[in-house]
Amino acid sequence: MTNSGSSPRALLTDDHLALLPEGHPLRSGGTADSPMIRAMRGDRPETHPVWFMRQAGRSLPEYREAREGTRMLEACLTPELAAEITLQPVRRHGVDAAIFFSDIVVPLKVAGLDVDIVPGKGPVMGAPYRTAEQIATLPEIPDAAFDPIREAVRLTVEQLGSTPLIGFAGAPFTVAAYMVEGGASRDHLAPRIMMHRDPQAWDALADWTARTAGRFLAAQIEAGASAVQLFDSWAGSLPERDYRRYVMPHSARALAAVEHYGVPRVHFGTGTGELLPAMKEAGADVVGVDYRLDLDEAARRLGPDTPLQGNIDPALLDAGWDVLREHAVDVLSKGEAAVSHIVNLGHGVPAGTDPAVLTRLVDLIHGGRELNDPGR
Ligand code: 1CP
Repeated sequence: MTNSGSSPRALLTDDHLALLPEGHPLRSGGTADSPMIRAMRGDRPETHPVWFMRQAGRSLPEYREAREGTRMLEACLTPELAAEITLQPVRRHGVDAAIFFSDIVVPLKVAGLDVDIVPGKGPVMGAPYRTAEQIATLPEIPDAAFDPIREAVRLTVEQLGSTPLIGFAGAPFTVAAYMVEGGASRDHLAPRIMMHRDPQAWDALADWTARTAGRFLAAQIEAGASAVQLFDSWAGSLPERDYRRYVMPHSARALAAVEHYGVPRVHFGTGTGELLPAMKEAGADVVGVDYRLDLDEAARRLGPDTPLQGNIDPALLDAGWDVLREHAVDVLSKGEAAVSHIVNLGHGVPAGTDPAVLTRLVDLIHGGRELNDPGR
């Protein structure tokens, strides 16, 4: 299916492309015409493009083997290894994009902060950042600190050819949530208290995380990423009034930091059904929708001109093929309500997922026989 109208947004004009380095895949590598980038720009290519959040990771035996004996953050900052892990799911599943193997706390690590990723737990800070004095110690990050990221991206895009690499960063709230809590949490109470109790300290912290996210995204784009995603995974814990007042301006600055490149920017969070219009207003070109809200309803809330990404329920990956197939076909059908649709899960691939199911799902989405013949 081809969409008659072209993108309503001024993405990827010659002026924009001129800001990217000459060898950038969007200028010379053919990613601009890939189904993924076309769909992100509001077009409907012949097949639905698909990628999966957390496609690189524990569900793949080749990942577990490559990571053997290397800590997570060390793996992220070893360019050859990060590139290899980024490429693994593209080779195995035939997805339409790679997502850069890194983590939302990698910029904190390169800034020299005391942070680690603990197996089974996620990010853990040596000490939380809760007071204005602690926040005042956050450093300016020297540009060279991002060099291992640039090198990993360069090595990756060299091997990806016309398949785009999606870069990413954690949004200011989600990253600040780890910094204020000191690690993972369920309700994100500490940052939500801080924004009301000490709005100045909150703003200083969110300002630092916004600038850091902008620089992390810019480093990936300049080194060859053809699109980026801002992950505000935990924004769903906020009421809309707090999101708009304490979070959205910071996320908007992180997104604005890379607007001039014209590279599509996806904005994603979980539990964010009520926040979707604000997340779009923050400056997104594509809005990521989690598995809780149907895409036709998301299109109604955002208007039909917004490209949508999502939102197969990760739980159904392990619910049996017939159940998954029916659900995926329904997601494709509801996605028709939007100008364009990038297929993804509604959150990350669970660690215990059978990789063969993901490969089969990619085939289905690409229009394999099963899509037209539900009796199989
Ligand atoms: O395939 C990919 O998606 C690329 C790699 C990627 C991405 C995009 C990783 C690798 N992390 C992320 C982003 C990330 N990191 C997010 C946003 C996406 C999401 O909501 O899932 C978040 C919230 C984190 C923080 C984080 N890092 C967690 C969650 C902890 C919590 O609070 O529940 C965890 C478990 C990590 C570690 C991590 N990051 C990535 C991997 C493969 C792992 C597991 C590391 C291991 O092997 O132990």
